[in-house]
Amino acid sequence: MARHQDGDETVMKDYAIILAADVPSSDQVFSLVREVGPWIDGLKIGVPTLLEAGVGILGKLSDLIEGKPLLIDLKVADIGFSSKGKWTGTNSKIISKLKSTGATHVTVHGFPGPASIAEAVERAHEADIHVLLLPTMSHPGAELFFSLEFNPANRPDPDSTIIISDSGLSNARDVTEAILMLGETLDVDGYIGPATRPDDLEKYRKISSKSIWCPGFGRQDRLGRDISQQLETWARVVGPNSAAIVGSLIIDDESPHQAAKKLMMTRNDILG
Ligand code: 3DU
Repeated sequence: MARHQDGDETVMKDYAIILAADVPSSDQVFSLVREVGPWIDGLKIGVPTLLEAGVGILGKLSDLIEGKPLLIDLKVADIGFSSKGKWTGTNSKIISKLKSTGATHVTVHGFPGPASIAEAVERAHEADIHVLLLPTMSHPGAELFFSLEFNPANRPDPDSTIIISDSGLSNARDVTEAILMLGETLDVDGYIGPATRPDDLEKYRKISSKSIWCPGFGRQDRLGRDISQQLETWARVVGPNSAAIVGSLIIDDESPHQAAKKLMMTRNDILG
């Protein structure tokens, strides 16, 4: 459970709807969040907004959503580096910037390997921020690399700071499974999973019972499903400890408020 600056714990709703506020300016982020606030369970802020406004915007947004989860989608993928028993890599430097900002969750890539993940997790947990790891992605072409066969012979360097036992990786069939197994071993708090690929989500659930937050609804669907069908399949596979990350379906509607309300009511009708 992530903790807020005021000490309150952030409560994560089952089958939460998280707004991806991918609008062009921070002013538009604020008006969007004011408009749809009652109809979302959390907010995702991406790199473009942070580049424009800086992390100072996060506390104000956290107040506006009244302590609901605030995911910062940095997709951190830099080095983990340890010196004299302390993590001093770039992942630390990036994640430290989120400390005491109101951020409750951050996304981190798994492909840079164990030291990167471990460093990100330690630094984030020190700041009471949850780490959501990416074992694959939702867009077309993500499978080009993430579905490659995993070769357990590719062990980390012998002097790697993180020693991963064989049981942690040797059963992984592809890169996605290997990243999931690393996530379990290295104590991440949950995963980002593709709503576009139910088969991949089943793979996640065979390996982990942790929270899965899923982008890929609406415009990204490639299976010809309407939003009710997408939500139904998604919920059946991932179960209650999960979130749907939704951007364009809400923000590109001529009435974001109506679109968010309709989505939440559809979710409630299907999932109670
Ligand atoms: O497709 P939408 O407009 O609903 O937006 C999805 C958001 O989730 C967007 O911010 C994108 O950067 C993010 N995301 C993915 O779509 C896929 C991933 O694997 C990870 C994050």
